[in-house]
Amino acid sequence: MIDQPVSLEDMEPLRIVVLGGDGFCGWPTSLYLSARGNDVTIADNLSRRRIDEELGVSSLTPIRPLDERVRAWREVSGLEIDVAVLDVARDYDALLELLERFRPEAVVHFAEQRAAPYSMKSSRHKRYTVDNNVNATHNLLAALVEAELDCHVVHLGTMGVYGYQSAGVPIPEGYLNVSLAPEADAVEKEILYPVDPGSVYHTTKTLDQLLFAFYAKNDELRITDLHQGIVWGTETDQTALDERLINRFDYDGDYGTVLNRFLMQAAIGYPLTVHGTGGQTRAFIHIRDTVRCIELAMSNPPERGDRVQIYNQTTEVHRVIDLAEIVAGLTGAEIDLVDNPRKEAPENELAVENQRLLGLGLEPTTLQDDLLREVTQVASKYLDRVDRSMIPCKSRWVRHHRDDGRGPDLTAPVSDGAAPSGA
Ligand code: NAD
Ligand code: USQ
Repeated sequence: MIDQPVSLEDMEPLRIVVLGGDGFCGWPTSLYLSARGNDVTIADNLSRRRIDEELGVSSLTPIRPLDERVRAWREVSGLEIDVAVLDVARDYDALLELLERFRPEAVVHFAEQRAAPYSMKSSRHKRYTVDNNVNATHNLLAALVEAELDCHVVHLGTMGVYGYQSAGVPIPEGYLNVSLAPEADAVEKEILYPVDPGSVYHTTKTLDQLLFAFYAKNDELRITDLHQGIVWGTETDQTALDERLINRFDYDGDYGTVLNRFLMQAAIGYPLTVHGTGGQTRAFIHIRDTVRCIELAMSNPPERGDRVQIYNQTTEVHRVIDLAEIVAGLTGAEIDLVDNPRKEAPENELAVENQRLLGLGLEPTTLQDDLLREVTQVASKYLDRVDRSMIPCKSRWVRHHRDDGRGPDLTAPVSDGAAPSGA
């Protein structure tokens, strides 16, 4: 349990493995942790790059191969980041060998398939997402026990495990006290806050939670689960140092998240694609705050034997239609209310407790601080790389989705089922 938050300045440098360190959150986190004096090793199987190939799309920003990225970091900063190309979900022996050799004091775990629409494309994509995400998490936990490492696991979970309905009471940070049989001899119990995931991807994150709870109880692993909202923005202080360090910016219908999509759409004059009425309310955080939250969590680990430490990693809550109106107001973009390909509540209220990371010293980057800069300096710069045909969201939650009363939409594109190699 945290008594006194540890200030970052008091921290000894750590040996840290970043699983999924080539991805949108993992790359800027690896650079930030390296810049802060830690000894960082990235482990990644590059599956995210292969999924781009499968989908026929590229990041809006031109990302360099991973070996070139770390070479550029060495040139710019004088700091080394080691790389291990391995599949955490399938190469258990290689993962164990890395952990035994490097003996990290912390592992940051980003190595999962993270797009809800991708996870709903076909039965093969569903199975790939479950196999990859659940095995990656379980392999890590089993390997830490086998290697007898007392290492802090910091995992990136999601607010979406809860289903976005706060029913008038803010979603707490992980746990709920309940009273069983209240009319007789009431039994007080602390439980994980009830889950209600809305995609196969989000469901894998609820399964992760159970694995964490078991290994914290049985093997006294020290685990922090960061339930993150939708990340927006691209740049951090480190990725902005050199174009070869640039972070990825997904804008396509599967991987692009809502606010970054609106920023890119505004920059190319494409009407903002609001699903349904846009009454969906979601939690958000800027990428710069993501990297800082991970350091804050890492600096304040649980003790052995503690329950899993859970933080809601989010700074603002907005309705999708309000975001579209803000972006339209800044840029003059039009708004298009398109048919919603997802099965989700058309409108919801959401309030989220987020005091724990703020209490450790997080100073949020707000939409007001950075939105216009993202449109003008990042989205606008790479417009010639946009493939407009990749913008619509084509992945449907329900196969025979009737949207106009004319029957099943059999034209909805479904990939040939080729999940990335390793699936
Ligand atoms: P990403 O897809 O850009 O990065 C994930 C990285 O993990 C990729 O580089 C991929 O190659 C790697 N990877 C996947 N499976 C692997 C495996 N089996 N072995 C080794 N490497 C593997 O995703 P991201 O946006 O950086 O998200 C990172 C984490 O943060 C995810 O777990 C996601 O659920 C969580 N998260 C992301 C957001 C967001 O808005 N991006 C919001 C909340 C939570
Ligand atoms: N939406 C639109 N228009 C678009 C794209 C999305 O209206 O062009 C809507 C969606 O229907 C949904 C909302 O915006 O209601 C959010 O969609 P999203 O794609 O931005 O986010 P989501 O699918 O929830 O997933 C993203 C990340 C995932 C992470 C999650 C955090 O991809 O890894 O776990 O955000 S959270 O939403 O808090 O669960």
